Amino acid sequence: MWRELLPVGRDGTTGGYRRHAWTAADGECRAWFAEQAASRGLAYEVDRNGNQWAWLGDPAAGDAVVIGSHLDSVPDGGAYDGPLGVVSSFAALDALRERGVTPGRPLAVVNFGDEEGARFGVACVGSRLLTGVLDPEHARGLRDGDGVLLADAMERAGQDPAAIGRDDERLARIGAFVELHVEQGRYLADTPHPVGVASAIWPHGRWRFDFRGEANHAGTTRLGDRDDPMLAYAATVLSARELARTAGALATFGKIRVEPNGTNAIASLVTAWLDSRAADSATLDTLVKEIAGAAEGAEVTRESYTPVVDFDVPLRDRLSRVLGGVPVLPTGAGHDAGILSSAVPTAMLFVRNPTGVSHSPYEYAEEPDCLAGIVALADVLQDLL
Ligand code: HGY
Ligand code: MN
Ligand code: MN
Repeated sequence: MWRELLPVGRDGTTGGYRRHAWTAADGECRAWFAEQAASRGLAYEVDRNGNQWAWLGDPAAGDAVVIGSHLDSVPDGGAYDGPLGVVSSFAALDALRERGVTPGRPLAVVNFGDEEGARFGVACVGSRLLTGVLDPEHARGLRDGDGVLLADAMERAGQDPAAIGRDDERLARIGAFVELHVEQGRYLADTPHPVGVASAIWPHGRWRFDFRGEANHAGTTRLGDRDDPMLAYAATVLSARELARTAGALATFGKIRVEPNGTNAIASLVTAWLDSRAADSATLDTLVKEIAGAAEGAEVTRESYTPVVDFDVPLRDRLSRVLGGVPVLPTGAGHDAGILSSAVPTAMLFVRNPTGVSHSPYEYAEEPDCLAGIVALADVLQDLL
């Protein structure tokens, strides 16, 4: 499974993945998922919000155990963030069958659509629409960097954009969701444990900052005559870093768009996106207010926000007990499991990442740790089912 996915959407120069929602590369990943379902005799379906499901047992029976993750990536992402969870889910299902386990509840593997929000700016679109935390009208109106509407991109990929939105019928089928994911940090690397259980997800969000100025000639406009928005942007990046450090939180400007984007022209508009995260929402809200205050004259728009997630404690304790007392750790990364936790009991398993690097072509996990993750997921499933 891993070998089949490796070339899909991989950039020949950087070695990173560009599996953005509703692109050809994403379509290839989705076709792979459908094939995996078919080859195992699982009932395959795509829900109204573009999430893919592969069912063992009768979905209508309810109280299903759902496992899975996502297959899309950030720009130049790694091979593991997302796909490790989907591949491990199919592999854990195979392991259960090899063990001769007869599930007493339905089991589904899911691939949530557009988890990274790399193309349309909002993360976890598939799970947010499913749970109703993203307004369908707002989602349809999201545009990518080329101005393409999310609604049109979905339609071109064979998905009806008019049908998106909260899906109570589907949610009612789910008894528990467990997402396995590569760890995106170095907590487990300093322990003898290849697998850990998630305790919480930090609150986090994305804010757009528009710094406006006046375009002019780079060679003839005296410094004193310029209205250069790049200066306020640069000062804001430095302030954000210092304010985040003081708050014990995180603030990142990782994406920027400049108009007219000419080397010999003073910019007329700098649009920059802030990703900020903190252990609690009060710290995060204060930090973002301070950064916005430091961004002289900028117009600040919140594009998405995910409140703190405390994973279901009984489920988390059950997983940890089944796995023999593995580490329980929080994360600053967002996940579909975090979105689903507002509607159903959810839990996460993390697989050790020796360098902690993620959202980069250098992201990886050792094969024995990946295999330990599959065994852990199979053990958890056997217990839950
Ligand atoms: O950006 C995130 O936190 C995640 O990896 N989607
Ligand atoms: Mn990610
Ligand atoms: Mn992920």
